[in-house]
Amino acid sequence: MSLRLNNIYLSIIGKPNSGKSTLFNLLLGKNISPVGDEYGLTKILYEEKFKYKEHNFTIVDTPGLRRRNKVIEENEKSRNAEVLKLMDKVDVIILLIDSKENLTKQDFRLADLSINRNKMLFFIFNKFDTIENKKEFKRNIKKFLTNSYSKYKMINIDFISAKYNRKISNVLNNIIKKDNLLSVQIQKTKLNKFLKDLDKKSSYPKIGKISVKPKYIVQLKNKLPNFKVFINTKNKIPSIFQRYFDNEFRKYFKLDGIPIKYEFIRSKNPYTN
Ligand SMILES: Nc1nc2c(ncn2[C@@H]2O[C@H](COP(=O)(O)OP(=O)(O)OP(=O)(O)O)[C@@H](O)[C@H]2O)c(=O)[nH]1
Ligand SMILES: [Mg+2]
Repeated sequence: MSLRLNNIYLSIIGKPNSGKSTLFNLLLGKNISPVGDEYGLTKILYEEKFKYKEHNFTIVDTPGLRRRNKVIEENEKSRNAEVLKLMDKVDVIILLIDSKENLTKQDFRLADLSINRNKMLFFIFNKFDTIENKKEFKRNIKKFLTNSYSKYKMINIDFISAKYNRKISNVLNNIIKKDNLLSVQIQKTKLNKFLKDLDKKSSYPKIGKISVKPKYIVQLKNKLPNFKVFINTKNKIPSIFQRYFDNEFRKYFKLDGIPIKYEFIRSKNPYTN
């Protein structure tokens, strides 16, 4: 029997006062980072380790990030720069959102920053205890994100209450589950079957009268799931195709909520007829 000891490097980011330090302390079971209603309380990075199931987590609490145009003071600027640097290093990012405030532009800016860095991203709605109609709130959030956030498939969503220790293990279990998906290896035959099935559906986006089609896929050896996709055109590959392909691919292989890198190669491809 082999016990796989996984190391997961995790950071909590978000707007001031969303409850980052409360969650951080709860996960560690100690009061390390200061907590309170006073705004902008956390001023340095706090890095600690904890164990959950067979997994070693390293977790970092960060200062709240306000919208850029609100940040004038030099100290706050350099704190923000530190958080951005940290985001390059970690594997998983928890974007902690205050449910009372709902989603804001700043949350989406932070989400983009981590998606562009190919990080595994969790939208965690904290202070869920303050929401009266919980079912409706969840439904509305999910509906809003599916309809108006094109990167919806790349993220994970959960609802917690850090202060009252509710649903925290859901988040950790979900992180572990998704972390396992990162090492997915898809067999060649399955990749080819996917292309065949996609072809049968023939719902490819068109440029003019011509359908843009994938002809061949290979998985590259890499830390993150990474695929080379050969396309039947010499022209620039439209982003609508890239999104379409990503959606279908994730649906087929059940790979929602993790970063996937594609390299789309334009060619009249030599591998197929
Ligand atoms: N009702 C409720 N309040 C919470 C919850 N989590 C945190 N709070 C409260 O929210 C306030 C801010 O919590 P912090 O953990 O200091 O927030 P933070 O995100 O670390 O804030 P900064 O360090 O300033 O960015 C505190 O008064 C907490 O008690 C929650 O789940 N429910
Ligand atoms: Mg804090």
